[in-house]
Amino acid sequence: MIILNLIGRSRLMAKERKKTFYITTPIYYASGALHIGHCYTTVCCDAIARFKRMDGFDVYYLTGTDEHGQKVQTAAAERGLDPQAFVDGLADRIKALWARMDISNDGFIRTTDAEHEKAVADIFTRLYEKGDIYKSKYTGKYCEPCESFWTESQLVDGKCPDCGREVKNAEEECYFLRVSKYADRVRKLLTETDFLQPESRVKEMVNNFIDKGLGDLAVTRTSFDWGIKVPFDPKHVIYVWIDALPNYITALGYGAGDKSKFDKYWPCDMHVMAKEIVRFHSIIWPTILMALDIPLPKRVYGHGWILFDGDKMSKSKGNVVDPFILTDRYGVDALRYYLLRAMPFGDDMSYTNEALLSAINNDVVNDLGNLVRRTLAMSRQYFDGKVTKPAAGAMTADDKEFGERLTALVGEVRADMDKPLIGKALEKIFGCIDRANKYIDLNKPWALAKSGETERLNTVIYTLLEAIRIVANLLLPFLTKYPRRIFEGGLGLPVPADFKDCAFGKTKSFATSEIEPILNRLDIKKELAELEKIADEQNGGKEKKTGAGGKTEEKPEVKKEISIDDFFETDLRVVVIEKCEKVEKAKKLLCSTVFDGERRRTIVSGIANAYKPEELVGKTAALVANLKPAKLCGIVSEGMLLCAVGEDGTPRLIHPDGKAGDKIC
Ligand code: ME8
Repeated sequence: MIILNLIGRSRLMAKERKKTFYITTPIYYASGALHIGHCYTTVCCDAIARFKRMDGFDVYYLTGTDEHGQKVQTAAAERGLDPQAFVDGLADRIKALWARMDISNDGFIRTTDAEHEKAVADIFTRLYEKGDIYKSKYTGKYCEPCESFWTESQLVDGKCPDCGREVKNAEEECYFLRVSKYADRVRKLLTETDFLQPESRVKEMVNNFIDKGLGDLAVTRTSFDWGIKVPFDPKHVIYVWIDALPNYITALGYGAGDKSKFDKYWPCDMHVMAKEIVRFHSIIWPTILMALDIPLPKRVYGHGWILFDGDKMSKSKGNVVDPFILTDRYGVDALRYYLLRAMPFGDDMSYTNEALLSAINNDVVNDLGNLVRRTLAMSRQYFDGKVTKPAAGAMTADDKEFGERLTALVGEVRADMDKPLIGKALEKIFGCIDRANKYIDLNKPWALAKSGETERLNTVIYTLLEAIRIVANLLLPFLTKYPRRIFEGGLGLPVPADFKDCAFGKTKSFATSEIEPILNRLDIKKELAELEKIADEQNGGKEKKTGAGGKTEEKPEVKKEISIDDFFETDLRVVVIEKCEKVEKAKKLLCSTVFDGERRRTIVSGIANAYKPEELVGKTAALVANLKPAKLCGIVSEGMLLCAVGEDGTPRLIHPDGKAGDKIC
C-alpha cells in the first residue's frame, strides 16, 4: 500500500514537472471577417502547439479578439449596430472559423471580457502611480487605420511607416507611457539576446525605431469612447495597444481572480505575429512588463505577409481570400498543408489560387494520397491486410537505409519546429513520402507477387506500412483529419498521442483496411474558373478580385453602344510625365507626377511590370482627367493614364503626338 502510494506520488510529481509551453497569436480586430492571412498565423501556432503537446509539453495556446477602439466603433456604426452587439457577432464568427480550421486553442480572450477590462484598468493605475504613465499634451501625426501616433521623423515619405497610408495632424491632451525610460533596456534586449526573431526583424526595429529615438507613447484617446476608461479620469479611453497587449497575461488570470495559470505558464514561450505589429510586441510590450516588474516573454516571432497581387492581404483593403470557401471545396487538411508548407516562415509569400491548387494536387493528392492508397490496396490484395514484421535478416541494405532515415525523421522535424521552420519540417516529412513512392517503383511489388516471392513482398509492404505509420504520426500536428484516418481506418492502430513510437520496426503486425482518399485529383483549370466565379458572385461582379481570391484571363469584351455625347463626357488630355517612381509595397504600381497644361497631378498606374520609372520621364501620355480620384496603396490618384493591353496582359502606355493640355477627341 505504502509502495503504491509512493509510486502514485512520484508519478504525480513527474506530471507536475512537465515542462510548460505558452504560445499566442495576436488578438485579431473584431472589425470584419478574417481571411487566410489570419489563418496563417493561427494555423502555424496550432501546428507548433500540437507538436509540443505530442512532444510531452504542457501547452497553453491562446488566441482571441481585440474588440475596442475607433476602428471597431466606426465599423459598428457603419452597420447601424451597437459596438457590443457588433463584436459579439464577429467573435462568434471568428470562433467558428477556428473550429473549422481545427484550431486547438486552450483559451480565447476577448478584450471586452470583464476580467480583462478590470485588469487593464488596474495595470494603468499602477503604472500611473509609479510615474511610468503621465499626463501631457500630444501633437503629431496619427494613422487612423493603424490607430498609431507617429512623430514627423518616423514617417516614411510623409506617410504611416506601417501601412503607407496618409496620416492626420493630431493634437490632444492624453496620457503617455514613459517608453524613453526603458529604451536602453529594450535596445539590449533586442540586440544582445535572441528575444526577437527572425534576425531581420531586429534590424528593422533598431534602424526604424530605436536608433531614431524611442519617444514616450500616447496611450489614451478622447475622440472615441468604445474602450476601457481611465479609472481616475474617465473622459480618457485607454488606447488600443495598452488595452490589447496585456491580454497575454490577463487571459491567464493576471490582475483579476485566479492567477494559477499565470503562475504556471508565464513567461510566455512564444508570441507569434506578422511583421507590421512586431514594434508593439518587441518594444512596447517589454516596456509595459518592465514597468510592471513582470518577467519578459522568451521569444517574439514576426513572420512575413501573405501578399495578394503584390499587396498585403488585408480587411481594410478588401483583397481577402475566404477560408470558409477554400475549406468547403478542398477540406481543412489541404488548406492547412498549403499555409504551413508554402510560406517561408519569416519572408512574404504571394497567394495565388494556382499555387494552392498545384500544391494540393502534387503533394497532398499525388505524393501522400497515392502512397497511402497504393500501399493499403497492395497489402489487401497480396496479404488480405495481414502483414507481419520480417526477420532482421530479411532486410536489404536499401531497406535498412530507408528504415534509418525514417527513424531519424522525428529528430529532424523537432529541430525545425524548435526554430520554428514549419515549412522545412513538412518538407522533411514529404521527403520521406517521396522516398517511399520511389521505394515502390524500385521494388515493384506487383512483379514480386507475380514471381511468387512472398517473403520479399511481405518485407517490402511492411517497410511501406511502417513508412506510412511514421509519417502519419509526424503529420498529426499539421493535418488534423487524414493522418487520424490512416491510423484508425487504414493501419488499424490507435492514433498516437506522442512521438515515442516514431522508430522503424516498432510494429509487430498490421491488419489494414482501405480508406477514403484525402481528396480526389483536382481539375485545376475547372477549379480556377469555379473560384473566379465564386469571387465574382461575392463581389456582385464589380471587381476582379476578392472572395476566393481568383484571377482570370481578361477577354476583350465588346461594350454596349454609347452616343457621341456619352463619349464627350470623358475629358481626355495629353499630359507630360515629369517624375515617376515605384510604389513601395506594391510591385505592380508606378506613381507619376504629370503636367496637364494647367497643373500637376499624381497618377498611380499598374504599369510597373512593363516600364522602369526612369524610362517614362519626359514622355507624353493620354490622361482621363475627369475620373473620380481614388486611393491606391494609400496614394490618391487623380486620373488614369490610358494603355493598350495585348493578349499577354502587358499594358503599353499610349503616347499621343501633342503637348501638355491638348484635348484628345
Ligand atoms: O493587428 N499575412 O489585429 P489584426 C500574414 N488587434 N498574416 C496576416 C495577414 C497577412 N496578409 N493579415 C493579417 C491587430 N495577418 C491587433 C493585434 S495583438 C496584442 C493586437 C495576421 O486583426 C498577422 O498575425 O489586424 C497579423 O499580425 C495579424 O493578423 C493582424 O491582425
